[in-house]
Order: sequence, then C-alpha cells, then structure tokens
Amino acid sequence: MRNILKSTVALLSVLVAFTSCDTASKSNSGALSSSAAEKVYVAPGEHDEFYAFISGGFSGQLSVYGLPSGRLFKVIPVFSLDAEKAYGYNEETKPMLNTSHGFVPWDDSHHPDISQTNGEIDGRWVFINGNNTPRIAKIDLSTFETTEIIEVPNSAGNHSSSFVTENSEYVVAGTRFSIPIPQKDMPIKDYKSNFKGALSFISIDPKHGHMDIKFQLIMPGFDYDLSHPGRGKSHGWFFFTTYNTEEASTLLEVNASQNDKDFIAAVNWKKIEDYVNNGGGTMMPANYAHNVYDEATHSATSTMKKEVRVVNPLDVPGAVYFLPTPKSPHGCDVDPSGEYIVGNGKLSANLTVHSFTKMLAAIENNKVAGDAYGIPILNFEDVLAGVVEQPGLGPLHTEFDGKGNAYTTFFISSEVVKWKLGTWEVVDRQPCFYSVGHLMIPGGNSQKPFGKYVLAMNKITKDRYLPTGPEVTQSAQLYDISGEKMELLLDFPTVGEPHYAAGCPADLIKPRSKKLFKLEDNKHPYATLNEADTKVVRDGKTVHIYMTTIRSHFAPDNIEGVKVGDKVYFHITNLEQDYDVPHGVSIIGANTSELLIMPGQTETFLWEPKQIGVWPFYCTDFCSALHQEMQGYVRVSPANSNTPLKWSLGEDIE
Ligand code: K7E
Ligand code: CUA
Repeated sequence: MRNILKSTVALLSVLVAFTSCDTASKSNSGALSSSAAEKVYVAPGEHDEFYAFISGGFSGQLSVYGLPSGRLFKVIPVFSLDAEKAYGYNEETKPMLNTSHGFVPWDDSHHPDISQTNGEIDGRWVFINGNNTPRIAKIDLSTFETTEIIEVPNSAGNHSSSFVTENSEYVVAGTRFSIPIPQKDMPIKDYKSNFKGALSFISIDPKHGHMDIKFQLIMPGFDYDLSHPGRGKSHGWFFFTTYNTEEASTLLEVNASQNDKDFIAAVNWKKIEDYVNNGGGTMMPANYAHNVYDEATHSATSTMKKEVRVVNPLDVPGAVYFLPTPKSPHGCDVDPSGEYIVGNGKLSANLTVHSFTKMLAAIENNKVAGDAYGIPILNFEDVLAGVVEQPGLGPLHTEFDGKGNAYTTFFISSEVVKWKLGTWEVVDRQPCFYSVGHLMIPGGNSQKPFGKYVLAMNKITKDRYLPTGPEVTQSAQLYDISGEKMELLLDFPTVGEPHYAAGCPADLIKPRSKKLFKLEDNKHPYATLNEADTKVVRDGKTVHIYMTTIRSHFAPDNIEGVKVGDKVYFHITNLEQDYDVPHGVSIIGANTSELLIMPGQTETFLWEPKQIGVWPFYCTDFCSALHQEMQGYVRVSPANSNTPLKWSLGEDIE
C-alpha cells in the first residue's frame, strides 16, 4: 500500500510540474490576427449564427450564449434560486425545487443535451442534470424556462447524465456513486458487492416532452462516469464509462486506479425496453419528486412518486456487456456514424476507440473473456477499433465535426487535439488556456454536427482576464475548425464552471421563440384579466391582492386595511400584450425577491409586514418613460386595528 501511495504522489508531482511549466510557457501568447477578430465580430443589430447552452456547474444554472460572438443572453435558472427572475422565490416556481429531501434550491449542473429527431438536434428542449441531489431538468426552448424536473431515486452523483437518444425516446441518467439500493444503514466497509449503481432510462413524451422513469438498470457497484447514446447503426444501445471497478470506498485516488482496465458498459436499451413492455422488471418502493410547470396556469406542481421499475441485468441475457477500457475512462463519446465509441482514459497515455461492428461480432460469436457479477466481459482486442497513440496527457472528452475528424481535450497537457477517425493519426493540436474539460461542436452529439467551431471550456484562466480577487472567472475558448488547422478566435468568461455545452444553429430555435403569453390563455387561479376585476380579499390573517400592471401603473395602487402579522399574497397579472414588456414589482421588507412578470403572465409573491406604516411598492423593470411613476402604497395598521380593507386606483381612499 505504501508503494502505491508513493508512486501516486510521484505521478501527481510530475503532472503538476507539467501543468505549471506548460502554463508559464504559454502565457501572454495572446496576439491574434485581425482576421480572428473579424470572424467573431457580430455587428450591432446582427444575430449570432449559433446558440450555445453552457452549463453553470456549481451555479446550478444554464447560460445562453451566442456564437461566434461569445455574448451572454440569459442565465436560465434550473436548480438554483434566482433573484433576478424570482425563480424558486415566487409561489409559482417554488414547487420546481421540491425533492424527497425537501426544498433543495441548489445543485451542480453539468451536461446539457438538446432533443433530437431522426438523429438530428431539433431545438425543442434542452435537458440538464443536477449532480448532487439527483435530478434531470427539461427546459422549453420556446420560452427558455425550466418546465420540468424529475428526481432520480437510487442514484447519487447523477453524473453520466443527461444524454438524449436519437429520437428523444429517452434522456438517460447514470449514477456516479454506487450506494445501497434500497438505501439502508450499513457499514461503509461492506461496500464491495453490496453497493449498486443505477442507470435510469427516463422516457420523453414525444409531443409534450413529459418525463417518466421507464426503468432503472441495477448494475454492479462501480462509478458510472459519463455516457452517450448509440446512433445510426448503434441506435438502441447506450454506452457508459466506469471507473472504480475495484469497488473501493476509501482513498479512491489510489485504490480506484489499480485495475489496468475498467469498462465501458454497453447497454442494449431496446432489448430491455421490450422486456419491460412485456411486464419485465419489478416495481420497487421509492420516493422521488416530479415537478411540472404548466404554461397555462403559469404555475408548477410537485408530485411525490412512490415506486420505480427496476431491472436486474442478469434477467435480460444479451442486454449488457462490458468492454475493457484502459485506466479510469472519463468521457464516453460516440461518433456521428455510431460506429466508434471513444473511451477517454484519464490516466492512459493513449486514446482507446472501440468498434460497434466488432462488438456485435464478438457477441454473435460468443467470445467472452469472463464476467463481472454475471455480466459478460468481452475481449479488449475483439472490440478495439484503434488507438490514438500518445496524443496528449489526461484525455477527458471527444467531439466530432461530421467530416471524419475527432477533437479530444487533454486536461493535463491543456490542449485540444484533432485526430482522424479510422486512421487514428493526430492532425493538429492547439493549446487551451488553461486545463480544458469538455469541448462542444454544435450538434456534436448527433448524426449531423455543424463542424464550423469548437468551444473549449476551461477550468483555469489565471492571467487571461483582469483579476477579480482570489476567484477569477472560468472561461470558454472558441476555435475555428473549418480548415485543416484549428484557429483560436476568442476567449470569453462563463457563469459558474462550464462543464459541458449544447449548441445548435440559431435558425432552429429563433422562429419558435415565444414573444408573449396570450392573456386569454391564462388559466392561473389568481389571474386578473382586466383592471375592473382587481380586488383585495381577506381570509382570516391571509390577504390576497389581485393586481394588474400596464404601462405605467399598478391596479390598485393604494391599499389599506392590511395588518401586522398578515400574510399578504400579491398575485400580479401583466396585462401587456407586447413583446419584451415585462413589469417587475417589489415591496419594502419582502424577503422573497421581486417578481418579473412577462406579458400575459401571472406571478405571486408573499409579503409578511412586520411594522405599521405606509409602505411603497414599485416596478423594478424600466418599462416606459413613466416607469418611475409606476408605484403605489400599502397602509399597514396594528394587528388589532379596525382599519377597513380598501383599494383604489386614481381616486383617494377615504
Ligand atoms: Cu468532464 Cu461533469 Cu462531464 Cu466536468 S465532467 S469536465
Ligand atoms: Cu412597469 Cu417599470
């Protein structure tokens, strides 16, 4: 054990030394040709060619950028509270963050993936995983709002997620950490062979996108790190990288690096789907939240689900195989044809590429090297398509340009390396500044990539930007890949830690982008569809204010009869029916954020006045030349007072 520790420490110091001298030698090489500037210049008033949805990592959100400009358009709140848009603060969206652990207003979001039709991205929804309290979210790309979140039971560190099959049949979520299934109180040292890893296949309703866990495959207790769907010829299969096939529960940096090869798990989900459709699998008690936002009521509901279907892989012979893959592979990437499965072995000097055709042949010929807990292990040589020899240090992720090239990031040597599928030769390499994780080519996770740019997402920036104290921004770098050689075009800062991104041509999304919500479609239970219907209603110690906004006043704007100790709900409907005219509202002392209400929408916040007085409220979004006039007052009387409830607009309360 001591030797192992020593050699790991030695290896790590070499890597650290490599990283730092690498960093030093590359700094200040910032000079770019003016043609690079032209290539990213989007003139004022012009639109970008691509959308890029970049995950926020520990921010828990998803940000929307334009490419090639790198301009930030929006941060979509997904797993974390957002005071800017009142997400998780207003009454309508609070249920979105409900889980079996209660209200969990934060997560760690990693891998966005856009829905597909016939193997091509269709721009309808983008899915993203919450790692920490396992969840998958769906964002509607007509409103750019999170409209559904499903918790994933029997899972922990929901990392090999959320990747979509080529007809959006499933969004798949795999557990990174194996755990007792079902959870129970047991000694940690009994991990081996007792802990299990769940791979969850979440069906997507083709019309509305509703998510439902179809089944969970209960696998051996490895760490399932990343995954990708097969496509084209390999459609119907799903591939997951594993590490810690050693099944260690302590000091994994040493103990999970013992095996020369870990596995890529190949899962024939079509086969399991058939099995399940014929009644296979067992319903297991579970407890997980399913949160759905309804555009008609502008409100979310949270339902606790009480069971989930689990499948033992041994009950479906021929459905799961292990492909030996060197050294704790991280990324698991499938090329656009579906033939090649790239295992990015973090600790391996070479890149391993498996062949789907050879895998099928090995299965057909029943050539099996052994098994792990009864799951057949194929021979490494039988499934190997080729090896990219010594392309760099610390391979993490690979994307494809659809022209026969692959692009792999190397974290330790901090570069993107371009290589050729089939010949495995390295054709170009470009440094990243610094320590790149994922990279993204728009459509790169589909049969039809748009191979014009690659976006590298970096962990470290050090000297690239103005310093902002000890925490400096993380960043993305855009490369032109239209030629033989890659060309660095642009650095731009990101929100949180960018793990992965999904990109697509703007034309797929732009025409469907909603401009407003129609008032006549507003089914919110507290909606007020015209000014004449505004009112204030007391129900014991609860007060409901039915309020409307229109440029440039609130109705009502004078309210009396509210008392200290009341719970006051402001239900505000924005009567505007014009594009881009939200109104905001906030009142002194409210601790649930302001509201930002889109045209035709109703939103609610709670105010619990603690002090008597006459308290102003105002619009927080500069909506017209008379925005500053958009204000009002609530009179708060003592708890035992007899001040009658009154409201008005344009007249004095008597
Ligand atoms: Cu490599 Cu979470 Cu996909 Cu980060 S992960 S880099
Ligand atoms: Cu309404 Cu400002």
